Amino acid sequence: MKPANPSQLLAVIAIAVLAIAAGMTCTAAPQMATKTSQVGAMVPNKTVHVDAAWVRAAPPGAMMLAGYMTLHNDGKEPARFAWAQSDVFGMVELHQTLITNGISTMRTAGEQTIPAGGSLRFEPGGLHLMLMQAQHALKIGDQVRFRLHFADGSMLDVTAPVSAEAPAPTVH
Ligand SMILES: [Cu+2]
Repeated sequence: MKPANPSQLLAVIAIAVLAIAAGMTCTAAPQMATKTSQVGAMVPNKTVHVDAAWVRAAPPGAMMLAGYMTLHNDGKEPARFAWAQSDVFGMVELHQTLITNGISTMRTAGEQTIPAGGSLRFEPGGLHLMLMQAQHALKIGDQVRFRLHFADGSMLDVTAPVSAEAPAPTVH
């Protein structure tokens, strides 16, 4: 390989800097928002499994839907769920519903730890995946794909049906 001339070298450095900047923006983003196009290489999480995932059916035109599921950590170390993305929704956030003075509100929630041998439930009135920017209308029976991201960089792909009510949990 012949030595690169200075302008070629600068171009290479510029690209590398851009790539690093893009990577930093991505990992440092405090929001769980993401675009479908950012689905990258899959590093499977081998210790967490998902049960009873579903997306609550909403009237046509609803701006936001909610996704629920239970994450079981079969591993010997705590697992840290960080964020999620979906093929149907442009933005997915982790939310916690709060009842204050009888009024139901919700706020974004941060990373959630699933203890070793324990589980984490997303359910109506509690923790949920807030699903925004639907790419198309959803009806009961449709399937929504999610990719769950953990703090260690591992991922888990989940398919959740759109349903009017929670599916029965699997008996272990
Ligand atoms: Cu919410």
